[in-house]
Formats: sequence, C-alpha cells, structure tokens
Amino acid sequence: MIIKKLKVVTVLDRIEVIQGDITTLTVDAITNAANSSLLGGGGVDGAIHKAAGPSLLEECRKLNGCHTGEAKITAGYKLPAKWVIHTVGPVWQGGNHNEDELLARCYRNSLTLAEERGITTIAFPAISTGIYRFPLGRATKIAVTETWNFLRKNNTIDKVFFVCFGDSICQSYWTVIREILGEEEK
Ligand code: AR6
Repeated sequence: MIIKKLKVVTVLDRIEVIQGDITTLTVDAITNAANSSLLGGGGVDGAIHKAAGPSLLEECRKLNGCHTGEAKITAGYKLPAKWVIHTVGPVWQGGNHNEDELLARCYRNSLTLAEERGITTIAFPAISTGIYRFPLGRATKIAVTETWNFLRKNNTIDKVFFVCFGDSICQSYWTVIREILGEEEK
C-alpha cells in the first residue's frame, strides 16, 4: 500500500524553453521587455500592447515609469495571460556600464514580484536581446543563472518558460542549461 507519494521536482523540471509568440501563452504572467516610460514601443512590447488592447496602456500610464532592472505588474486584459510583468532591460553599451547586473535584476525582480502575487507560471522573452542589442549568449546565461538560483530557493513557482522568437535563441538557452547542469553534477 502506498502511504505517501514523494514527487521529486528538480529545478530543471520547472524550466521550459519554447519557441513562439509570448502573447499567445496561457500562463499566469508574461514578462514584457519594456522601456522606462512603460508606455509601449516596438518588439515584444509592441506585440504585448497590441494583443492586450488599450486598457493596458491606460494602466501603464498610472505606474510612473520604471527604472532599468526594476519590474512592475499590470493586468493582462485581452491577453490569455492574467498578468503582465513589465521590466526594463539595459541597453547594451559594450559591457562596462553595469549591463550584466542590471539584466540580472530584471529576472530577480520579476520573479520576486511573481512570488509575491502567488503567480505559478511565468514566461520571459529574451530581455534586452532585440532593440537593446545585448549579446544573446551573454543574456541567456544571465537569464538562466538568475532563474535557476531563484527557483532553488522558491517553491511557489511551478514553471518558468523562456520564450524564443527564433531558433538561435532556443539553441542559446539550451547551451546555457547544459553548461549549468554540467556544473551541478560536478
Ligand atoms: N514573443 C516572444 N519574443 C519576442 C516577441 C514575441 N512576440 N517579439 C520579439 N521577441 P525586444 P529589448 C523577442 O526588441 O531588446 C521596445 O521598443 C526578440 O526576438 O522586444 O529588451 C521597448 O519599448 C528578442 O529576442 O526588447 C524598448 O524600447 C526579445 O524578444 C525596447 O524595445 C527582446 O527584444 C526593449 O528592447
């Protein structure tokens, strides 16, 4: 007779790399790679505002912007996602302007906000790797490392999705995940 079933869920089980458009995902929260005005823009930000409808911009106007590395939350409106976490990644300026730490803060602060709100599923685009030109390999390493370290200490978030807008982005995440797994096994 089974009295207790022990489910072993590793950090790796809680991370998924998927290809596609983040605006179509049915998750608790999607993360937006916004700018400090929080009033919309191009890239994933433009796609999220378009899919969510004008009520998103109305709520964003009340937030008084957001500093680089910080995160703020709104409702998802017409999106399948219930919430949008807006975070502002750093503009790549060659690497000597605290870009790594600022990008790391985007992930830490977004995940902390998710934890505070009881969000269990959250999706991230590759923040700063588009219009803000952060090198892809370096950015995905920061994304995965920060998420990995957060999930090790957190047990409220079931799943983090890294959403890739293209094949090379997926490849980059997998390379980093393999590297981290290798380190963990040593
Ligand atoms: N779903 C998933 N990923 C996407 C989508 C999508 N629908 N669209 C783009 N990406 P970017 P940034 C990927 O430029 O570099 C805006 O104007 C894209 O391939 O959206 O942080 C803001 O207002 C890339 O890998 O954001 C800011 O001014 C990643 O999302 C500025 O751009 C991020 O690309 C922020 O620049």
